[in-house]
Amino acid sequence: MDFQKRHALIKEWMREAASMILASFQEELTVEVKTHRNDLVTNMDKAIELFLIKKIQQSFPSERIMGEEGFGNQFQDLKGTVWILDPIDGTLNFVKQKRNFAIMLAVYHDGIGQMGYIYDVIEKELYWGMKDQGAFCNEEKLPVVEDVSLKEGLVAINSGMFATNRYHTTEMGLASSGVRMVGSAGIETVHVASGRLAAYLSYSLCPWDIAAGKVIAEEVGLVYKKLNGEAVDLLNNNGIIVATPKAYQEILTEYLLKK
Ligand code: 2AM
Ligand code: CA
Repeated sequence: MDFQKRHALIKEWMREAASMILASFQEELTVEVKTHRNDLVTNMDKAIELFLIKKIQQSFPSERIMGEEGFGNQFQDLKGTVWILDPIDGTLNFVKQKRNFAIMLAVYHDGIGQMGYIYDVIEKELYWGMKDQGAFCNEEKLPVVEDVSLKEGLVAINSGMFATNRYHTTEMGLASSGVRMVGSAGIETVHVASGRLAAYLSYSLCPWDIAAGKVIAEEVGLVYKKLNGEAVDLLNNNGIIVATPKAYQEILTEYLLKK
């Protein structure tokens, strides 16, 4: 795989997509409800997905694309090179806050993450990682994370999961330094990768919420697993934990697997 050629193209596409999103703030958004009142899609989610798919197809016509809004291919397996994209991660934040959302794109080969990109559009921070080559924020290399314990670190948890105390998340939050919630799997994952959080947990994330963050997280020494400790499955929804190795072990055995 020609990583450098792909990297240059992806960076250009992400910046162009970000400009489209920023320009859209001057216009009225069209917002539709998907599965429930907090699961939204806007005209911009669709426009960005179509834009990225067109760019990928122009440069890599034989490669398959998995996209949240359904303009890509359908998948029964992850054989070959597969692009996984979420045009706007944190759509609810995009609509209500105009911040705390990200564009996410990943390249997998035979089910293994090769490249992951998460662009925090408002902060102008492009987080990216390449298999065995490290992770970066813009041009700056992210160090391997310090292996902090739960007690020593802040944790981010999906708000529904925390509010209903699923998987003993209340006790887990109390055992940590504190709980933080953003509402974008991508942004919360890059905060773990940058050492600002010890862990992020969410139930029911889709493959495109996971794909890019997993590459970046693993490049800085984080653990990225399902809530039962198994490997994530990018053909289905997963409850996930991304954490330092120490915090992961503690959270898994003392909270997630507790009856
Ligand atoms: P999205 O904005 O791309 O839908 C919010 O806690 C996080 O969970 C976001 O990253 C959001 O991604 C993701 N998520 C996954 N499935 C969701 C759903 N059905 N409703 C709302 N958010 C969802
Ligand atoms: Ca999305």
